[in-house]
Amino acid sequence: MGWKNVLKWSEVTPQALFLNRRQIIAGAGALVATPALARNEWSVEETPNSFEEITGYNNFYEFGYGKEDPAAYAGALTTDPWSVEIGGMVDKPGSYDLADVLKGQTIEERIYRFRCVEAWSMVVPWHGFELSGLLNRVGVQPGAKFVAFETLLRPEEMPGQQGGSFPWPYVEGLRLDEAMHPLTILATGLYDQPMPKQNGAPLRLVVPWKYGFKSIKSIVKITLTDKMPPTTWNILQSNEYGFYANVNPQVDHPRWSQATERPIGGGLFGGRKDTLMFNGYGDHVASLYAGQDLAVDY
Ligand SMILES: Nc1nc2c(c(=O)[nH]1)N[C@H]1C(S)=C(S)[C@@H](COP(=O)(O)O)O[C@H]1N2
Ligand SMILES: [Mo]
Repeated sequence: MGWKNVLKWSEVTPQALFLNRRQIIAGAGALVATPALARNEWSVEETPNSFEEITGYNNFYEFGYGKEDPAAYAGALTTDPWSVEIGGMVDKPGSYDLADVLKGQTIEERIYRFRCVEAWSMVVPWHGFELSGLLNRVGVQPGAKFVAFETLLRPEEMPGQQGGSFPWPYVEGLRLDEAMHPLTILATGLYDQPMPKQNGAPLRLVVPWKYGFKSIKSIVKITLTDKMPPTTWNILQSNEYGFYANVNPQVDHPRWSQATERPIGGGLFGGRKDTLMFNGYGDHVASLYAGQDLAVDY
């Protein structure tokens, strides 16, 4: 895969202009060296999915099981005011309101591949900041080994949380070195807009080398701990969904292959493409798993 200079989304609006211009520039074979380009070593050069695709085809079970349910029902979610409880093994625990969470963090554009465990994929131009920035600010204490995350629990506004067998709230976790990796971001928006509610407003995790279910939405709690935290899909189906959930074309889901994926927006004849180890981010993250058997630690 290529890590090249890419157009910075925020430098060109609107969306159509961005895409046109990008295609024109790419077609002219001059993707580098114009003033509209900015070096962003973490972004991929692929063309992002459309805003409509990214906000119209979602998994957010708090609003239902259908891919169109989040877009239909997430509008009712109150995301302002919002606060995040940060605790556990940190120097400065407390309830941080959103503005305080963002204080001092640099919001960047990150165009990332996104690969769901269900074998569909997108390319998303997120806005966000490195999770490490927040963790460093609150002070991770020695001995902390994992970071646990929790989504809002509010059945009045999240109809999917009313009844059913799902163990709400949705919870996720990362090992501390994964959480501190520069690719791991807390996303605050996409396509230069505040995070749409169906995508996990106002603040959601994005870990691009892992299956999408790790990227927990609408976060209200972050806890540093010395124990591997429980994670929702692992609780529900531990033989199918592990803690690590690294994108891995060589380790199949028990019920389907992970060797290929269906790019959303590829059209009826768009075809499938090969899934890449660590979703193509292996150069950056493979070393985190040196010595681990990823068929065991799936
Ligand atoms: N709280 C919460 N976070 C969640 C989910 C969810 O149902 N609830 N679904 C996960 C799954 S399975 C995927 S693929 C992604 C989807 O993110 P997107 O809708 O922004 O593409 O969100 C993840 N985060
Ligand atoms: Mo997913």
